[in-house]
Amino acid sequence: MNNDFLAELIKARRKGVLLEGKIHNDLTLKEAYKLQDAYCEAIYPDQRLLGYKMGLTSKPKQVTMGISKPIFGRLYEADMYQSGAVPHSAFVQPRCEPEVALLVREDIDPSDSKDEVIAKLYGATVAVEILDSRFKGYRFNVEEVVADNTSAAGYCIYPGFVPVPPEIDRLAVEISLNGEGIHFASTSAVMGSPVDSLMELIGLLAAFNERLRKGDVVMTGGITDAVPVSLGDVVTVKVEQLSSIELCFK
Ligand code: 0L1
Ligand code: MG
Repeated sequence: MNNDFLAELIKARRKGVLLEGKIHNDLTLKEAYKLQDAYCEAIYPDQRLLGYKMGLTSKPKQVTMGISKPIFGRLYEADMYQSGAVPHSAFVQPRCEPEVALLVREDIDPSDSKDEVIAKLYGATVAVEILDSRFKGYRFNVEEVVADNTSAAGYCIYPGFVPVPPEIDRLAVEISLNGEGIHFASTSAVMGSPVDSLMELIGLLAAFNERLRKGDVVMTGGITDAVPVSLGDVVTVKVEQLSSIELCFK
């Protein structure tokens, strides 16, 4: 394990300072996930793991990073925010992105088919991820961002899950900043569909002998580019059929 890098990451998160990225070029992805585990143990001691998040789910992001598969991170209770006021000071360089979250109703087996998985879901809802990379200007390599728990720092999940709509692969999505629409997209931007992203996660977790359990929540990946947010900004995310969330950074 690269203990110096781990110590730097933990210190950076605790003190709210930023690191130079793109310098840990000798790490493998497998080692990076081990670092993620150790980082999460240090940052979230005794915290409940609520589920997982998918990262780098869009083709353009994967091409930029030189990867062909998405990555995953872990969601802890401590990083959960309700809609409404969010303290801007809790973050260093926050960016918000619209997502669809899925809630697992029954333990999932890695060999389950897509239809079996859909039948094991409680439902879908709108979510906002608040990213906050430990690396200056979000300049990192894929192993560094995996170790940094995929920039996970905050999220808001609308509590009204609805049965997964048949149109889950083509719902209209909008993210606005201070009332002005910034990005418009379709849920298809996430690996074809948030459910396909979930299927990908099931495969990624299986490689680590992990699986999705009843009650897990999964943030299926950013549907548009993330929007940088400043103190005083109001971010609104709407997903057709699923509702909306408003966050006010105070
Ligand atoms: O959730 C995400 O897609 C982000 C993954 C890490 C990359 C980033 O911080 O932009
Ligand atoms: Mg995300």
